[in-house]
Amino acid sequence: MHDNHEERFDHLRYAEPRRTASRRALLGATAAAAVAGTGILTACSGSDAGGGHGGGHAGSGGSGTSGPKGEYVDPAGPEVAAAEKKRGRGGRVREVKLMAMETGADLGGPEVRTWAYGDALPGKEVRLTAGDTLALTLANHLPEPTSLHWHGIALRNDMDGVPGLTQRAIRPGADFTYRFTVPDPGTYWFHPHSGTQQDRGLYAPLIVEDPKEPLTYDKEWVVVLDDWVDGVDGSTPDGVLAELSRGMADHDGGSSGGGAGEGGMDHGGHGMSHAAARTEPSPKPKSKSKRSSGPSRMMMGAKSDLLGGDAGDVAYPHYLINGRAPKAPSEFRARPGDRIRLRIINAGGDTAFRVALGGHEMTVTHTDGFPVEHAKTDALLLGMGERYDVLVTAEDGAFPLTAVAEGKKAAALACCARAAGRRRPRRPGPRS
Ligand SMILES: [Cu+2]
Repeated sequence: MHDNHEERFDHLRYAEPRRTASRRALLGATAAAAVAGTGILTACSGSDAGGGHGGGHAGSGGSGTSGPKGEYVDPAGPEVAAAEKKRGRGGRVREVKLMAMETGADLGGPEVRTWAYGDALPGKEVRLTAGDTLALTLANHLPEPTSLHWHGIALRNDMDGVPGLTQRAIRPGADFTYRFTVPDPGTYWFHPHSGTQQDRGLYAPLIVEDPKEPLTYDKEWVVVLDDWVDGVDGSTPDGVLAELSRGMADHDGGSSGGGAGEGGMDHGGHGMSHAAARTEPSPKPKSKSKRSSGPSRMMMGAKSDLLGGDAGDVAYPHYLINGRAPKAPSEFRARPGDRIRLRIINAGGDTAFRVALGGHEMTVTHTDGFPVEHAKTDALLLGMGERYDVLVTAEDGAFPLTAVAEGKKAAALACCARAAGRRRPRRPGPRS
């Protein structure tokens, strides 16, 4: 639910067909690609995005397609190769290996078992430059199928990571290489697109640097916000979704006294994760952790005028900045006078955050990856999935970076402390 993912449909635009391929035909093509699996990817990587690949897979998996061969855009076809080439601008290939796995996480006090990328929370950021090609191999060590969705990135459709739509899910024990060229600089992130996996620890920043960066700054802080329930007192995101679903069913079918005015719960088809509502149903619970149930996490009547009313449905026990709860917050350091670029990402599943750096004015430079007319503000509201880039000039001292869980009477916190030294140390020499 954390965003609408309108960009997915933008993705289809670049693949506008020679004729008017229907969306269905396109899906058929991507399904065919998924059937062919890594074969296509190998072909793509082996011959500069597959331009010379004439493979016969195009029609081979198309049980759902009725159009004759050549009516749709093939992931290994010339249109995609041309789009990728245009995006590439001679960039490098960045190879990354990533493992989705069960792991322990210290949230700064609470210790939980969860699913994450490697043993880091958030996952280690992936950083490249616009025009580069990312070649990221995800090994799935989870007990259920997964995939990677690249939030906000304009990319070839067959790499968009939506199981059942743009690829087959990556089975437990299998791996998959995502290979695509990134055209636009900015602050992005990635997460799975299956069930409620995104509401566990499976998220990480994706930073695309601008080869002609117009901003000047001394430091960069990547700030990832999250609402956390996984592994706390037996709770799992699946358990919470089940509770919400029961709650909604009760609400729908219950006594008339329960009416719409009771607050909080909306019926708009949004679940714990946009992934659950958007794509295939959550895989059937298998592992023990998915059956476990904790205390009630349902939040009724969370309100925020700023959000236009409903502030969410889940009372998360913890709110995190860079994987840490306020008891033992993560710490950023700056010298007085440092100009700092903050890249703020809301990776939460059901929480909008209102963010401020105590005693500092922020200058907004980008929203959702893209540059905007600069604007000064004391606080920023980020919906689920949103990103803001801001510039601040560090004052002397220690300051809280707070992210209020909007309408939920809780907050996440990080600390900004003074780094040793000054921004422009005077050269040793005679006093003046
Ligand atoms: Cu997303």
